[in-house]
Amino acid sequence: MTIRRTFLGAAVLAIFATTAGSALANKPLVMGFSQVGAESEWRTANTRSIKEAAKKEGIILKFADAQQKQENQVKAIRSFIAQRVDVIAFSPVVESGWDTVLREARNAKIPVILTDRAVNAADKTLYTTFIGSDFVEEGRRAGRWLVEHAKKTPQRTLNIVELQGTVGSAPALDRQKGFAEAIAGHPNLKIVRSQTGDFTRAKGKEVMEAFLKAQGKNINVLYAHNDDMAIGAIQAIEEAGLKPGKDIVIVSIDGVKGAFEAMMAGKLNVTVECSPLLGPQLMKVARDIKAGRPVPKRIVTEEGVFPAEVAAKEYPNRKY
Ligand code: GZL
Repeated sequence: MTIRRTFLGAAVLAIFATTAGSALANKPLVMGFSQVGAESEWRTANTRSIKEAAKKEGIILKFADAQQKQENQVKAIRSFIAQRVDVIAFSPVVESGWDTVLREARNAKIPVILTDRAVNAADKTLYTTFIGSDFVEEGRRAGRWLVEHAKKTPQRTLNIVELQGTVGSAPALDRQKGFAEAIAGHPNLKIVRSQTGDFTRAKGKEVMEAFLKAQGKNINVLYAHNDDMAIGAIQAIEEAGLKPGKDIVIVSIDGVKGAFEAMMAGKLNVTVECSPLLGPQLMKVARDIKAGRPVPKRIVTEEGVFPAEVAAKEYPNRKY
């Protein structure tokens, strides 16, 4: 009798363990995502891509909008740790100040994926991988386009004003660096003013108004770190009675639909693509990490450069 009871007990235990095991294996992956905010067309498209990809993959997404404040992102990450999510992903609004909270995630054994923007943490083990663009190269591409454009009037000095992105953010720091690198050695290209427009249309317009007041007709080129600030600046240029895209050549970055519409209207000269469509890659990497598959430390998104001449042809293909 005892043997039979033991055998029966073992069989029940085995069935329970298998059921529990398969239930665990089938438990949907839970991702905590802290987003920078909703500051630009680019960011809206990025959020849409992430939410759609999570839904398509059956991943439970806990999404927090930080309204461009680092303290809100830190709070969100701590909340994800407390909720014991399977993986944390975020786009850090600025490069520094993340080590403490990332150590807390590592101590909780929750993997962290950086998307879109990087952190400048010395300890690279604080995150598993970084999926995003090469912002320095984006700045170089903007500068190279201008160098080629300026060859049409080699004797002219072109005064450049620069609308920079969010202070301390990776895209702002890197796009400034890449552009300066590309125009170095071309003394006829001079940056005469630089100021942050925080990646928004409203601030881009406000700062461009100030540039125009200070520099007047001596502005030949605007270099904007994103299309939203360029679009805001276009309004300021028109209100000052000047022709954007003609009196002031405009070089921008992101490649959002609004930039293509401005190029088709002859008001913007070129946009350097920075793809926000990171959702599918993010969800695949999250699954790979949870399954114990190796992932590269750095995943760079492929991008192009779109001058006004190709805008009308390319516009129907744009996904953001
Ligand atoms: C770049 C992204 C930047 C965009 C802006 O990857 O972080 O932030 O260029 C957005 O439009 O606000």
